[in-house]
Amino acid sequence: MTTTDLSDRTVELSESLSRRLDKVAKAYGATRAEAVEYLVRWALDRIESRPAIADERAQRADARNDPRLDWWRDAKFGMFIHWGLYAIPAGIWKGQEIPGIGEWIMYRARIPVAEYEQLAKQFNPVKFDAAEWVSLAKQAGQKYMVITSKHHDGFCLFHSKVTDYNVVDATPFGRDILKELADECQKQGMRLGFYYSQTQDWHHPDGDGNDWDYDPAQKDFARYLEEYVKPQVRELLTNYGPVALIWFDTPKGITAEQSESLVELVHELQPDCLVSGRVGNRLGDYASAGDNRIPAQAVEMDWETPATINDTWGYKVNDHNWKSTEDLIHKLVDIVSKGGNYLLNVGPTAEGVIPQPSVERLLAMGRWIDVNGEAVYGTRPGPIQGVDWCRSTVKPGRLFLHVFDWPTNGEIAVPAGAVDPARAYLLADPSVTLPIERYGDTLLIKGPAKAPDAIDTVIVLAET
Ligand code: H79
Repeated sequence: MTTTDLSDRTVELSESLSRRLDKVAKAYGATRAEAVEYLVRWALDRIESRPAIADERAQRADARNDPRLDWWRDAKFGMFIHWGLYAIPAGIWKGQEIPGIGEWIMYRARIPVAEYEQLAKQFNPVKFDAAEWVSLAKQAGQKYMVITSKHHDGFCLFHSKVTDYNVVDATPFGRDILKELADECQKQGMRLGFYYSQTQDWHHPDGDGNDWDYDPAQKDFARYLEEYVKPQVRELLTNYGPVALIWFDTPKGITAEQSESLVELVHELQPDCLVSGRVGNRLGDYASAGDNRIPAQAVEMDWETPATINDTWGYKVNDHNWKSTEDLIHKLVDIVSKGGNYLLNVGPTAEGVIPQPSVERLLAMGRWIDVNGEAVYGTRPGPIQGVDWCRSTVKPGRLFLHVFDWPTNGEIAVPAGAVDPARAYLLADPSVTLPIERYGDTLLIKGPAKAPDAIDTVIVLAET
């Protein structure tokens, strides 16, 4: 019998959790430590086996062929922006590094509303330039942008009549950020959507999540939804021109009737506005994968992965865990090859600057897309699936083979039984035809010995 130290720190349990743990341990004739180990294994098994797309966040069945989604189906790549008061502490509260994602700092440090609110008086992002952000998204090849209108901390990046806790009324900055972005998106021909946290609100007494200022037993979520969420959604869909989508998040505990009433409100105000799968209860216009989750296989739904470039969504000064450009391009192509969209996040600083490592990676992705966009936008999942070194996408008459790992001799052997192309060529250089040979179910494409693109070389297999 070996003993395993289960934890790298002491975990404090509340009285009630401790009592429940004792009861379970006793029922199994186990020690507390044994019970904890058992529970941790049980929980991890469950967490690890969760599907990338939770059922409650799946696509509403009748939206699968809805033409309102046509632009979104073809767009593939969007920019997510998490911006709010949390950019000011940037992961550090009273000199303490607060673990986890930056926009959760209020929750993780249990910061009282009265204290957190004071951050608004410091919010003055003088370097904010909507034109720059939209133009960055364009250069990156992103076809839509989604910005946090109100995250779980409750602070609103738009001028709301429902609360003073908004960028115009509560900050020295005093400018309506959503308005400036909306106008700029109109100007540059970019679609804009709004993230809106419809259940969690740590600032509002009736919102979900804050149990350090407010007694959960006193909360009236239905009242919050009717008197706060819906009037704000109405503002968002009335005052900012055409809104591409509302990105609801964390459907925790919301009833089907409540989700339905939000969907109806959105569609009543702007019929073409899409609703994310995180409205809950399988009622969204498109499915939402978990944060940073990518399904293992192609999915028969319209779906999206929201994802980070480093680890945090909201800016954190000490998060330097940047994914490589190669990783990001591979993730984009992997997602697209499985029928999804990639909503890639940036977390601007309190000054209004998108961190340089994000900018560099987005621009590098844009350079790859400038050459290979044909094999991304407007495509559907290709027939070659489940091969680790390549991905495939299709358009009528053309199959795009994305080669991640180029073979040393340049001879690409693809399991492509059903594919019978007339011609193969590099998307980056259509003038050169690559010889094709067939051996049973295997297509052998003879490319150059050296990978033309170190990250992803796209070979076009054309029917004619
Ligand atoms: O907006 C981003 C996240 O803030 C939001 N969704 C993306 C798009 C999100 N909301 N909830 N979650 C993500 C799940 C968060 C769970 C955790 Fe925690 C927060 C894990 C660590 C911090 C709460 C506190 C659970 C464990 C500790």
